Amino acid sequence: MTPEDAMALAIAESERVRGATSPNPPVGCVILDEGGKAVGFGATRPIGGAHAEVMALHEAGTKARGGTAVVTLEPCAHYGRTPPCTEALKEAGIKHVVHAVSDPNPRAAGGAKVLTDAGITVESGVLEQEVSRGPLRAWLHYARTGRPHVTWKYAASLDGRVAASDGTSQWISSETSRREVHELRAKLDAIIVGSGTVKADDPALTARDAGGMPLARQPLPVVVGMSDLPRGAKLEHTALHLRTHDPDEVLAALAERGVVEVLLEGGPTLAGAFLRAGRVDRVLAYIAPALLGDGPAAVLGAGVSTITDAVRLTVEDVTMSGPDLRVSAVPRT
Ligand code: AOF
Ligand code: ZN
Repeated sequence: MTPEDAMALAIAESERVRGATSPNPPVGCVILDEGGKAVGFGATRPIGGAHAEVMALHEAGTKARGGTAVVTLEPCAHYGRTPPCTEALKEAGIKHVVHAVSDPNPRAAGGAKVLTDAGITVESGVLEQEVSRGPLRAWLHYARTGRPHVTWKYAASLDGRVAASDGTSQWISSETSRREVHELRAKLDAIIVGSGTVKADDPALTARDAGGMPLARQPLPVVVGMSDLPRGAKLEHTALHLRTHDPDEVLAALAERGVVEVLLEGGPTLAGAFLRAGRVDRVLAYIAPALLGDGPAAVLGAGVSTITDAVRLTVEDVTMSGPDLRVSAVPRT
């Protein structure tokens, strides 16, 4: 198997633990034996548990000797909550290491050099874009900035409205799109809404599993805003209620709780505050083939008063989600 094929499998391993490892990164690892056959698979365990390399080496056993470790992140070289992966790789007799991205965490970095010094060949940058835009995107952002990564998600009509003029909004997007959002929620640490959304929609903000099985882990629901939550609201006892509208204060409070990746789910005023503060790292729009005319826009008060103020984005991906358009875009830097 080529290193690229093995890295694709390592990415798939990491996807299985996305949302379950924070504040650690969801890393995937595949061990190839001397002949290039995959003999061990692993992914990061929940915080304090084993790293991906250790999990994969455990499965490979003695077959790892003389083999290759293919990892989405540079193996760590530090004694943190667990011993260094570089030591485990050396002890197992691994001869080659292939990784996608270098570790930006100064405490853990330096693994590539430690391995090279031990006579192990190291290749980096294999499927780097797939990993840094995929499973490790949020954590890389968090490691570099200290702030959780924010995806602003909304559903709107083709004319950019999120409700009709009387305020009714259920359901603009299709059932396929709504199911997709539930799957996405399960991979994130927290979901933020404004207290106005709680009043209007009484959301539960849970991730429902497509197969009907209860999920082991639910994202933390976060309500932002001064006003009290209505009595009997689904989120009354489950949500973290932050009485500030300042995005940086919200994100600092969440980072303190080990939150790495958040989904901002609305409404328009809260989205405006995050956009104005430059704290939207990705926009995920579900655009339904409908026109709502006089309803409210997806965002209010984004600080754009003239065309040169526009928040310019780069589209990363456009797909269909049932009858809807799904657009993923990131602010231009
Ligand atoms: C790896 N493989 O699977 C992960 C790594 O506190 P610790 O000991 O768990 O170390 C956490 C740091 O290790 C984390 O910030 C990141 O730099 C790296 N994570 N490294 O070799 C893994 N999850
Ligand atoms: Zn490690």
